[in-house]
Amino acid sequence: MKKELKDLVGKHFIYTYDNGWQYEVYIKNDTTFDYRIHSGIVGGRWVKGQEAYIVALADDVYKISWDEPTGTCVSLAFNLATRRIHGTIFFPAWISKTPQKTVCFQNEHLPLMNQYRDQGPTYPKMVVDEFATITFIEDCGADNEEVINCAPSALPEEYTKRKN
Ligand code: FER
Repeated sequence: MKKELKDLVGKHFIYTYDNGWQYEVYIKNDTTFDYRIHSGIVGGRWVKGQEAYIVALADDVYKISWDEPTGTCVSLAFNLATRRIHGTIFFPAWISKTPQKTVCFQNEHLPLMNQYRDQGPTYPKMVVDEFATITFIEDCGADNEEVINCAPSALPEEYTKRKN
């Protein structure tokens, strides 16, 4: 593991964007994460083993960037000192028109997601530029397949309300 990522790898986060969308991510190792989307236009979607570029920018500050099999591109900046995230999500036009097409356990539908991506339309993209507040953090260790291992469901309030 890259030493500058040692305080990020293994962490499990739940966060809510200022627009109300609720997400959950587990940073599995230097290059891979799993996630679930609890609410928002693609609420119900979940993914294991997404590859990403993960870098440390400063103490407690990280950036994670990737291109989904659907063609959605995402870049997330984490500030663990303030428990805030800034996310920029670039959705292809077909997802903003028919978001339900991506709501699934994506790993079981990769050829279909690539087919939708290639079919488009890609443009105009919908860019979502939002801050989020981290409401839950725990350390689950690296390469743990049990953290995110089933579809998203409603979260109890203890995970979704910031206490400080
Ligand atoms: C996030 C924002 C967007 C995130 C994932 C996405 C893991 C992916 C969206 C999509 O593929 O539709 O904070 O966290």
